[in-house]
Amino acid sequence: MKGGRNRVGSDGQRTVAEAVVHRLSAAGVDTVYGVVSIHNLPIFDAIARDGSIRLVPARSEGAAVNMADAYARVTGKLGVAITSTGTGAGNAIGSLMEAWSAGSPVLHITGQVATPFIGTGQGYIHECKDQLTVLKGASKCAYQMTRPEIAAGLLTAAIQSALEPPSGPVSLEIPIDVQSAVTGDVEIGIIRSTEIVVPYKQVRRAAELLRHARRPLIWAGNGALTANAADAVQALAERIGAPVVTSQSGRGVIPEDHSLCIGNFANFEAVGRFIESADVVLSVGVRFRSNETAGWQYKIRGIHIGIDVDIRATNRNYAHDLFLMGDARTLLKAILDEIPDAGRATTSDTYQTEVRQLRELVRRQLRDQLGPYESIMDTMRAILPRDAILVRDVTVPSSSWGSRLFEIYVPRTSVHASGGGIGQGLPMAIGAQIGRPDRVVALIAGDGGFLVNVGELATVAQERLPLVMVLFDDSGYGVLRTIQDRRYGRRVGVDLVSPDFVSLARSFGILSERVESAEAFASVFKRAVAQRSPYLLVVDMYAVGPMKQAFAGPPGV
Ligand SMILES: Cc1ncc(C[n+]2csc(CCOP(=O)(O)OP(=O)(O)O)c2C)c(N)n1
Ligand SMILES: [Mg+2]
Repeated sequence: MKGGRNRVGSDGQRTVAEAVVHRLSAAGVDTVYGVVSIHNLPIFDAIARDGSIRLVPARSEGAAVNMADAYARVTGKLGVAITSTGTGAGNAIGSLMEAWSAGSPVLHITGQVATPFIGTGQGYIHECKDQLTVLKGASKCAYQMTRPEIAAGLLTAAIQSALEPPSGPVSLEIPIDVQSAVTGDVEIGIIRSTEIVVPYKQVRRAAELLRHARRPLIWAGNGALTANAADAVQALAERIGAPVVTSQSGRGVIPEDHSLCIGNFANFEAVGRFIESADVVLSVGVRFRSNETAGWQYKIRGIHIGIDVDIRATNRNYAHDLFLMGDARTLLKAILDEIPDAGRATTSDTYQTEVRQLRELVRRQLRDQLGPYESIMDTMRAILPRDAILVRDVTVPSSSWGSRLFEIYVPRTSVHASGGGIGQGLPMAIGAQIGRPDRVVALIAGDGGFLVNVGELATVAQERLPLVMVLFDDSGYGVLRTIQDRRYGRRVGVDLVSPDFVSLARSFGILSERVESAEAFASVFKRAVAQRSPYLLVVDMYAVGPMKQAFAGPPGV
């Protein structure tokens, strides 16, 4: 157990705020993100006195949760955000929804008015109507610490619940009077189940089906990554010679330059048809979101085997014939044990050639749409290290090439808002860089999304994070512009004023440059990556020119 300066007093007592720091520290938490307020001051002060946890001050509560979320995604550890009561907690909601969407283990600790005033409507400072219900609606679950006596148990429960598969954000309200109240220390020992009972009958059946399949296909999502099952997915794919389709958040489960990797292309017609032609589909920890399946218009026609830690995934979007519930790594390894390694894949060379051709076809189809952005993408990929983390906001360069063509090679190096909310990229890049200071972290954002949390440039500067931020500026909401042009023939709410981003970044002491052509991009980007200090590269999309084919959102949604 880590020990800060925040130790239990000689009488075995500490305040609840001190207990919070103690439990976080004991759970291995080294960084928390938050915005200070009168309703969390005791916790902030306990963090300062303890000295073992780094406090990153965010400029908004939503951004703090995004930082904790991305920190969790790239490290696999618990992310922690601390907010205030009322508006502070409310500001966190959109980002909690995102963390829920991504199944990210985030602990959100928030203040609450003093216990006698909860729900009274008396107007106690920061009082809001029913904060707990709001938090419950956005998180995996939400708790209220009604008395100091339950502090140790409730803190442990909240941490466990966030981390326990299926992981997700958990909110914990601590009323301001409870934060300062004294609580006794409790040593907690938790029984851990050590014996894993594998459902061998179903595992053998799955192995049998996969081994004899002529056209097997693996469809992997974030669940495979969070279970650290990437190597098992790849090994199985290679043993049977099956292509791997991934969801957006499952990217990196197999290197995207692998000849069996189809990748995040399931909403392309050619891939949809190929999925329909598979005789056995094994899906692993994937949600099959509408925008990643062209609105579910392509069917799974073969035998469908599912693996997921959440039993509620059974038949959720595509009907299953066989479902294995549990840890993906354990289950995949058990299946692998049942398929002898014959030294060559079980599928035919013809099938594997077909897979390679499909892989190349959809990549070519997408490349053909990009115009000048093709070389910008290739430059970025060539200059960034293989294990660089690419964080993407919801912007055309992400939705077109960043989330599909730009190759991801390593698990936990691709971060994108699963729920599709703009603006979360910058704070996510901050959390990712803090979680992995050893890695290059690059951000792709649009002007619209970037302005949502532009205040976090101050956090980038203050924490001296060597982020490489690539901002694609088209003075507006480009994707909605294109959709409006096509569907309605008029534009509304999409043409926006852009600030002088270069001057704005420089005012924070951040290096910045504007790029006006695809050719000029390479040298500036190279410098930005080599710099190892914060860098904002602004791509003037009017000067660079349009894509060959305008992007109008994913098909089928
Ligand atoms: C929180 C939130 N609000 C609104 C939207 C709708 N939306 C999707 S993309 C987009 C435009 C983003 O603009 P920008 O970041 O400049 O990217 P561009 O489309 O111009 O490439 C908007 C408003 C959203 N996805 N999330
Ligand atoms: Mg834009």
